Amino acid sequence: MSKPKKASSKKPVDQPSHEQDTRRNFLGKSGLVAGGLIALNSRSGNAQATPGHATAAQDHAAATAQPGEDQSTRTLTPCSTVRTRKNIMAMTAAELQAFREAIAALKARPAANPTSFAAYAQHHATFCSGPPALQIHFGWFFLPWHRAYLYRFEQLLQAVRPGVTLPYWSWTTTRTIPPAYTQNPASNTLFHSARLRNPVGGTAPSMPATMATAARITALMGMNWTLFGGGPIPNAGGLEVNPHNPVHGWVGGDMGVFATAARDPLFYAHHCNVDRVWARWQRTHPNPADPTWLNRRLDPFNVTIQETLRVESLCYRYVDFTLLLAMDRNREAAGPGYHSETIKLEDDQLDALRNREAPEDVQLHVEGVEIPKKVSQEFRVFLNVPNANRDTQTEGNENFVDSFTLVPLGHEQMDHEKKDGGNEQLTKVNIALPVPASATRSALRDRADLSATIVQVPLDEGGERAAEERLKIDSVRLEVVR
Ligand SMILES: [Cu+2]
Repeated sequence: MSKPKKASSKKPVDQPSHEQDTRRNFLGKSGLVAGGLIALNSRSGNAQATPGHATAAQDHAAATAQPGEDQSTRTLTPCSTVRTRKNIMAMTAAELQAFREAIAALKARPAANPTSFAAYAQHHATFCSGPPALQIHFGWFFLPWHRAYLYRFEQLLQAVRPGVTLPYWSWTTTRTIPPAYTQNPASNTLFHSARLRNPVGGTAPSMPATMATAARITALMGMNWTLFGGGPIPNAGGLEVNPHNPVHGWVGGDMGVFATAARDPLFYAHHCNVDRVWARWQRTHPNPADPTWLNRRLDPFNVTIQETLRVESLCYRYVDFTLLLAMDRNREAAGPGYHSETIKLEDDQLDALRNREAPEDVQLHVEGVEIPKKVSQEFRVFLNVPNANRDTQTEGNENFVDSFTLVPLGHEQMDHEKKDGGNEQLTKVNIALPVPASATRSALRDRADLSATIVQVPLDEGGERAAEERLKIDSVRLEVVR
């Protein structure tokens, strides 16, 4: 699936990095190890989470631990699975359900349990409204501290429901509290009554047009670190004061005061979007090189700022937006094939697709592809070639994305298995294809809309048997990460 951007520079997993060794020595010497810190990737940190539901990162940490090593002192281990955080508005019903179940499980734990929702919210209160020495707002600790805070929270959720990621609330495009957080108040664990802007009588209040605008985000992208991320306290950065602060204030209630903000589940979606804006800024700007900042430990997490700087090291990336390309399954022309409806793109979507930052930033997810029963079938994917057929050139055709082939299971030739197993056979698979930058550039050269065409080509020589086989595809999504 999706590979971390700099995966090739990743150190071998069984060799702890020099930085990690140095850090452990430092922590050991300074006596901080025993101080009850929360290790971001530790098993012990999750000791009270549901047993038997370790996250991929935890499994990985355990698998790569040296004998006798104290897991609680391990900080960030290379991760094997980089997951994507999505816009709450683009989550599937199943994803939303899993996320809600994980939140509900943390909420069900008593406050005395350090892995409970209540205890976790209290960390924010301590470091955001406690003594000045602990303060992490109003300056350059704000972004990395909250990144660590979200990451650890996401791990608690994943310990309950493996694979769950935090959704973000894109305030520039969703101008009300997202419905996932307000609908069915009585049974919705994401609903929080202590909010000023919950819908009243079915009407959801909208943010003032001056607040959290796309123009503000564009302005932030042009700022240097000091303007964007701030300096030593009390020099607050641009992202913190706008739009981070106004959204807190506008949602109001618990969100309107730092001491109570993290009691509202919406807090995490709000901060996830703040973190997304930072991650996007980082792709085109250098991080500050000041060692005072880089080496600063982010209490109560066992991690330095340096270790929070690459989101891929924390096993996530952001899906900036998703285009759902609805497939027409009944396309008859030129043999079996699938053509999507054409989607009109917004200006910022066009911009993102034309000015790619990394090759794997755009991925086409072809989901629920039926596995052929008779012969292997190749699927050739094109962008903005609505008339593509089996004769359409792929070589030298910039609008050609890629092809994939599915091979029949042949289980009808395995009578014995059918008899005793009675297991249901796998019938559908999901395929993720990186879309070459040349393909999006070429497809969008003179136009502002997009469609996908998938041509099905049987790989048997004569093609006689295959002609009968018309395979289904559930959906095609274009995910843009940045
Ligand atoms: Cu905040």
